[in-house]
Amino acid sequence: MLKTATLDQIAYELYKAEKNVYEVTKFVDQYPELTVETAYDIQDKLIELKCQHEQTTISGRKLGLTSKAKQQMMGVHEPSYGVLLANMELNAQLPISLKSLIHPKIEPEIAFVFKQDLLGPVITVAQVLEATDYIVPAMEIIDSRYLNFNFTLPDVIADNSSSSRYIVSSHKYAVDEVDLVNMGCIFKQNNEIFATSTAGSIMGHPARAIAWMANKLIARGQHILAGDVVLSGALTGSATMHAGDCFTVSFDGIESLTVRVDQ
Ligand code: 0L1
Ligand code: MG
Repeated sequence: MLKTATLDQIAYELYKAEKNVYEVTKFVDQYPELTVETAYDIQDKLIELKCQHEQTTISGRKLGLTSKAKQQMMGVHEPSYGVLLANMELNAQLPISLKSLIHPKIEPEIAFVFKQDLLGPVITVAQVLEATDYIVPAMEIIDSRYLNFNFTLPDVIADNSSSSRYIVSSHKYAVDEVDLVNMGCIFKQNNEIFATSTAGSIMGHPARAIAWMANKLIARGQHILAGDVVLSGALTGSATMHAGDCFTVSFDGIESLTVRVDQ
């Protein structure tokens, strides 16, 4: 078992890598005994460090690695989750600066905003939908702190599931206004189709991914709170971001969301 001091050290290394914009090598190479549970302990420590040093607060949660394709690509067998902080949210109207990011990628998401706490022990899809205030089109900027996005499941969990920034649309929809299984999604980079998908690509239903996370959180004494924003997982692969790029996500029958990268 890894010592508490080692977990603190890993959290601090990840914190410094993000703050000073450099890559680190994955920690499993150095600590093969790093487990998924221990990695969530490191993630908690990293979030504490960020809240303390950046004077920010938790604004919600995120799911990662929710599609079978991405799990196979990364050689993992389950999703991961992470924490969203208030200072990660960007305004869709303003160009995105890449200055403080290492090797950012962007992906389309559906964000759920909660009106009730979601407390287990066995959360169902129906309970997630009941507790949801509204959903909004969203995008997530992921930015692994690991060299070349090369990591194992415990590594990526410790690194807060590669979270970096997020953008949510100002257009809100009730869960019964949209088909959260069949709703199509087109993700464009500079007006060219980068990928297409459906809402159901997220574990059959994005609320299933959130139910999975809610049940994991309760086992760690945590839960989704009323007011939380939850990114339910990428609908497609992520696109590498370059200066001057423009990204749009369009969902069937609802408003699209466009973001621009600074020159
Ligand atoms: O939000 C995500 O799906 C990212 C999770 C971590 C995997 C990655 O960095 O590609
Ligand atoms: Mg994501």
